Amino acid sequence: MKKIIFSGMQPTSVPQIGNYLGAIKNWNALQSQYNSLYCVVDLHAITIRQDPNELRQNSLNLLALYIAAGLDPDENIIYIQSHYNGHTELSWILSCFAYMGELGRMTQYKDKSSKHNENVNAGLFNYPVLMAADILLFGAHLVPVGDDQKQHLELARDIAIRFNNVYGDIFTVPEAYIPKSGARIMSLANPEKKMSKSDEAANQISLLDAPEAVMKKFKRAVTDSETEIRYDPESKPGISNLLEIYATTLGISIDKATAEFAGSGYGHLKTTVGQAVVDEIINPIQSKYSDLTKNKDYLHQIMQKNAAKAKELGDPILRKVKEAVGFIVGCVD
Ligand code: AQP
Repeated sequence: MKKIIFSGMQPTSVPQIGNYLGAIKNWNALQSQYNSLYCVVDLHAITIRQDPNELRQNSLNLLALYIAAGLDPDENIIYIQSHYNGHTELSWILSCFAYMGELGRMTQYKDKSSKHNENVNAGLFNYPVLMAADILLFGAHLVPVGDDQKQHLELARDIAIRFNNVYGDIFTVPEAYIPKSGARIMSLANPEKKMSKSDEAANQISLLDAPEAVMKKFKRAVTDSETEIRYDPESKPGISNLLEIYATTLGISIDKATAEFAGSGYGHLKTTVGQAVVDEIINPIQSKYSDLTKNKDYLHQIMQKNAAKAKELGDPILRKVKEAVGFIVGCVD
């Protein structure tokens, strides 16, 4: 039996290269060794107010983008989170095993509630519980994520262990898979800040940006007043970010990437990194993406088939959880 992977992405906008390098690239690399579920997490997305039509469109587009980026929809369970109600059911149960104090300490909750202080809703606070439910529902062994999700994953492990200590071995305790490079791609305009898909267009490289726009953004990337190309995220965040993007895009070490640019100027570094991103990420994804989005029937078939597969895998675990906590199961379903 292959081990299980669960991971997901919010359809809050079009993914950026950080989402790709920190998550999707690793999903691609791991897909043949694991039984994998890759989810479009629309339930998570509504913790920030979304336009309903845009959310629907972004969810379908993200599904198409997963496939365009290399995930095989026949080998992996690629589906929409709200299509399987096991996520919300388990989330409620797990919220009774999560503490206010630990949820209040989550960095993403603090960041997002200060960024959206007009709408600090309970969903934003409970976000990590839903994420724990996503993972534990399928007995996932491995969760490939970028660095910003590490804290949430640790909480999912704590909840699983806490639940198991009371009711026996119900949940698999998941491990995080955080890549050695590319786990935290920074904004090109402000390399002290993480690149985010819901940030301003100028601060991120969207996977659907035109190649010319990508090159322009790289040429404008903020660097520093020195001339030496050296990897040192503390004192040279802009240059280090460009080296990290280059190394992760080509699958080479940071040392090798740095050596390639020995004696070069910042201009050459920016255009070479931009070109690598266009050749290795932007062009291959975009060449498949536009055909996929035109084929709505195909995408609908995938949504249907894969939501059923997710249910098949999740329902037995959900049933065990319900029995464990003392619900009457089996007489009405
Ligand atoms: N800058 C990043 N570098 C590396 N990995 C990243 N991830 C996100 N940003 C970077 C990883 O992408 C996966 C999906 O992220 P998400 O959609 O669940 O939400 P997020 O982490 O909040 O990503 P964004 O781009 O910042 O989205 P918004 O703007 O909607 O909040 C995760 O594995 C994440 O670690």
